[in-house]
Amino acid sequence: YEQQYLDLMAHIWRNGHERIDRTGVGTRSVLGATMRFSLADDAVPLLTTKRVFWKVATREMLWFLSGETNIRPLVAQGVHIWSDWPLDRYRRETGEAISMEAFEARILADEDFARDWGDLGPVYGRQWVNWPRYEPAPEAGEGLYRQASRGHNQIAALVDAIRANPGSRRLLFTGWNVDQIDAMALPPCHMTYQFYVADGRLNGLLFQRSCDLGLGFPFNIYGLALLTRMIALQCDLEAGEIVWQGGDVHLYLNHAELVEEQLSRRPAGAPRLRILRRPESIFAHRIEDFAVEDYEPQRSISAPIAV
Ligand code: THF
Repeated sequence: YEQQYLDLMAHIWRNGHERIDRTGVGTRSVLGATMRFSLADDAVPLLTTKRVFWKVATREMLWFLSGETNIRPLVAQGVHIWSDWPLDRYRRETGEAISMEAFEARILADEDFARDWGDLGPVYGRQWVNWPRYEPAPEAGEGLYRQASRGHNQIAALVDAIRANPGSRRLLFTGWNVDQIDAMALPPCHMTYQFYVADGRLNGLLFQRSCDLGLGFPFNIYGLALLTRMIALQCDLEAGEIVWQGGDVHLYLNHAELVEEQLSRRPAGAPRLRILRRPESIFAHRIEDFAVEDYEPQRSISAPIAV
């Protein structure tokens, strides 16, 4: 299964269009790619040609589901993958040459500082479980609306919809809230998820508008698998397969070492994801509920993240 990924990586590295991207690093990219992975018998698409930090990715998923958009709870769990953006903003806006370590230490120590500098804006968590909803405000005037105190919980609605109407073609949620894109530190990359039930199995599809194939994809595909498994569990379904669709799929030019090293390796092994507990709702999972077995990846490959 992993060969699809390595083949796409090789293709983009050799044939992709070279362009300067938003970050200024430069990429080689193609438009449009599809990969499919089976989740049958607890199979999980964790790459074996490098170590993927699946617990980090799981904590990130639980953070999305909690509706949180501040990095503070992530940093408190030793997860650093979202810290670059707040750090970058802090340095830009204050001119202070603070290190990542000192910045994260302040986020943890100082609640007010975390509120002012640790938030990413209305990113994934906000849109997934609390998409802003508006209601008429007649006291303010004819035709005026105010933001309702609770937004749409797209994930809860999705679980209910799969249970009530598994044949529906509307089993989806999205993070792409046009009205709030400008307020986000980063508009959602893995932006739309759709689900499909057939033969008692839940299948999941992700449309990802922009994919950092070297660093992001290994996390994003695991996230799709994890979410599909969590939803299947709540809906008393087996998990079937996942389909990943990329829009702008790219390799950063400063990932040459990662690409060359990874393409020299051969996939080996068949990791499994066990979910050890079925909580009363998808929002009540804890990190201890998840275990990965038969995962003996080749050593991790570090690469710089483009901010
Ligand atoms: N921006 C860019 N340029 N690439 C991305 O993958 C990406 N994301 C999220 C938002 N913006 C992005 C952030 N997710 C790592 C992994 C996922 C991230 C950010 C960073 C990362 O550095 N992973 C390393 C180390 C992990 C660790 O030490 O815990 C790795 O080797 O996998 C894609 O959604």
